This record gives sequence, C-alpha cells and structure tokens, in this order.
Amino acid sequence: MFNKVLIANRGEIALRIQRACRELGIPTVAVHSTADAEAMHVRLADESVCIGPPAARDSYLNVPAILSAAAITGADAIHPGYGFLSENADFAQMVEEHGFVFIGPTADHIRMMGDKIAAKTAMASLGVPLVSGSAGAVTDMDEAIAVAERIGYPVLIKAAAGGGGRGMKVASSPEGLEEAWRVARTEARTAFGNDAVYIEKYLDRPRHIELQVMADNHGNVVHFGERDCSLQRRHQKLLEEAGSPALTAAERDAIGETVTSALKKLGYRNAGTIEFLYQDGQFSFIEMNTRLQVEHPVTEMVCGIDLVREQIRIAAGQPLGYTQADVTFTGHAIECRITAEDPDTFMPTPGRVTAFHAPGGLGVRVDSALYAGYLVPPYYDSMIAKLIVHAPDRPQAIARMRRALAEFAVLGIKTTLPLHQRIVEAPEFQAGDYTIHWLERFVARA
Ligand code: MV4
Repeated sequence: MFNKVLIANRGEIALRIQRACRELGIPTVAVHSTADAEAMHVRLADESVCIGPPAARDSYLNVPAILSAAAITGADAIHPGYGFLSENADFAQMVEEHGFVFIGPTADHIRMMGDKIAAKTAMASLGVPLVSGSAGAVTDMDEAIAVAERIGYPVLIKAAAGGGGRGMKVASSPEGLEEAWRVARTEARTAFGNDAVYIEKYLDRPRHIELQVMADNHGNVVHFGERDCSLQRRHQKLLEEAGSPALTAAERDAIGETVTSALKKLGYRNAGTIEFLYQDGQFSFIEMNTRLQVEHPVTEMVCGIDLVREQIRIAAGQPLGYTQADVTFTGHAIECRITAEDPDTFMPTPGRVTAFHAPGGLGVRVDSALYAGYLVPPYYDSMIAKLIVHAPDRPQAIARMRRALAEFAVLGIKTTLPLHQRIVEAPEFQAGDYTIHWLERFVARA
C-alpha cells in the first residue's frame, strides 16, 4: 500500500479522497492555490503545499508545481479527483514517468476515451451498442450528406475532441446540414484545435444513463449499476439517482454484462463510467469518462462500497477480491448538487458564508468543504455541497430529500437550495417521468 498520497484537487472531492486515505491509514498531502490557504481540504490534510496563484491554470493545472510538491513531500501516489487534470493523459503519463503512481486508468486509455471517435470505434468492436451514425470522422460535405441520408434526419454533428456537450450541432434537413457542418467544423477547430467531426442520428427524448465500473490490474471487472443523470441544465447536472427510475433489474444486468465484458477485453484499469443515451428501451453508447465522477456517492450508497478506497487499493496492485455476484443493490439514492449560484439566474454568488448547518439523520450524507465563515472564492466551480440521501425505495428517498433540504441552511450567499426544493416537489420528478430536456423547461417556466 502507498506511504503517502498527494491529492491534486480542492473542495469536497479533496476531502472525500482524504477520508478514504485516512481509513486506509495513508497520510495525505493537500495542494492549494493562494486563494485556498484557508480551505477545509488544507486544514484537514496531514501536510499541504501552496502550488500557485488563484487562477487554476497557475495552480491546480500547474503540472510542474504538483509534481514538485509530490517529490518534496515524499508522496508515492497522486489522486487527481475530477475536473482539473483528471482526464489529462499527458499528466497521467508524466506522473508515472516521475516514479509516482497515478490513481486512475492508464494514460493510453485516458487518451483513447478523450478522442470520442476512437472511443466509439473501440466500444463498437467490443460489442457495445452505439447510436447509428458515421463509422468514424466525416471529412467532406458529400460524405456528410450520404451519412445523413442513410440514417435519416434529424442528425447531430459532434466534435471528436468535444464531449460533455461542447461542439454539437443539430441538422433537421439537407438544407440545414451544410450550415451545421460548417459551424461545427469551425467551432471544433477554434475550441479544440482539431476539426474532426462525426455524425449521429439525433435522439429527441433520451435519458442519460451511465454505468459505474471498476477494474483491477488482474483482469477482474465489475459494475456497480447505473446512475440516471438526465436532470441537467446546459450540461451541468443538478440531481442524480441510483438506480434509474426507467430501468428494470434485468435491463441493468444485461447492459452491465455487455460493458464489463467489453472492458475486460480492453484491459481497462481502475474506475470508469460508460455514458449511454437510453430511449425506447435501447442503450446507445456516447462517451466514456476515465475518472471518478461527482455523482459517485449515489452508487456508493446503493452498493455499500467505498469507490475511492477501491480506486486506491487497485492502483496499489490489490485485486478486487469479489465478483459481480457479490455486488448487490439496496434501496434508492438521490444526490442534489448545491451550488453558489442565484437559483433563478444561475449567476455565480461567491462570498462569505455567515452560517452553515448541514442536515443529518438516517440515510443522509453531506459531502462538502464548506464551513461558517468560509469565503467562497470566485475562481473555481460553484458547487459547494452534495446532499445525498439513501432510503429503502424511491418514494422514501424523495421524502428524505425533501426533509433534508428543508434542514439545510447556508446563509450569507444565495444558493440553489430553493431550486432543488422545487424539483423534488414536481409531479414529473416524483413519477420518475423525465428526459434530458425536462429540467431545462422546468427552470424556464418558473
Ligand atoms: C446526443 C443527444 C441526442 N442524440 N447524441 C450531450 C452531452 C454529450 N455527452 C452528448 N450529448 C448528447 N448527445 C445523440 N445522438 C443529446 C445529447 C444531449 C444530452 C445528453 C446527455 C445529457 C444531457 C444532454 C443535454 C442535451 C443534449
């Protein structure tokens, strides 16, 4: 096992990783920007190193500073968390070249999944279902027209280097295709420095369902079921659930078997999330995320497994120690992502938190680095807390979330707590009857 782990992140996820390390008996090193000197992740770490000024590019993305911090503190492994450097293949490679263990997948797998065309090609060859579309990159307009004619309109043009919703254009007719094609290529070139694009059939009312997997270095792969992440606004998730209200246990088992067998053949290692669009009973692979995700706690609650502990054990070379048959799903879990934003306009609301009271009680978990007196800095992501509830079934989980949201007090700044209260009251949410478009409209009609 590792002697010391450096956590290359901040906020609640830095605390989350520290907690797993502490339970494994591993000392931790926090890194922080000058803006985060008073942050909870610094206070709770065994050691800390300041790695630069507030702007992320000069601190949390500053690779030489982070590698130096690992070297001077004698850390032997680095956990990247999510965001920042977590899906940067060059960083993962550099970490290993400097003699540290990267707690995550191999640089080659991160690189492969970062290229959305390479990811789709690999998954298709391993038997994972895709949405119909081009076989790879589409390089000229005539080919684009031919692909669209074959799969039928509407179609979606996506950037190979995109992902997470960036660089997508819908075309509903041959007339619209030429314009969408030009705009998509230009945006891809300016945003990613890579104008490769591909074409898919546009699904008009899908759910976003993702599967959590974990693979050790000995060929064992298990899945921990799905999360429904359809409740998002502008590609920012607001609420996630495990399991999906739309899936049966048989459907979960089937897609789980497809995915674990594919990743076994791929030789994948550590944590991964396979994203699907789900519509009319069909799964269509869209992307794979090669990191721990923000919403991992809902999976932990229903499986009773510490996913970060598993990541660390696996990176240290230990086998999983259990099989798919040992993974069981109990009850239902929901997570609300609370942000420092105006609940009506979504403008960030950094500032001083004057009072903080987190909810508690049976089946309530709060992952947050907030405290009374904390100054929410303007430089980083606006998420300030994740409120997670677990209960025997979905109606009880919703009742528990309503109760916990009512207890939660964050004073001094505006937060999205009132918006979450409205979402869990909505009949469509309570019925589990929503697609990726529902929240966007719900917010607009308020
Ligand atoms: C799609 C789609 C419809 N049809 N692909 C957006 C994020 C990126 N990961 C993929 N995305 C989409 N791909 C096809 N063929 C609709 C979306 C999409 C979406 C997907 C998941 C969650 C929220 C979304 C919001 C808008 C569009």
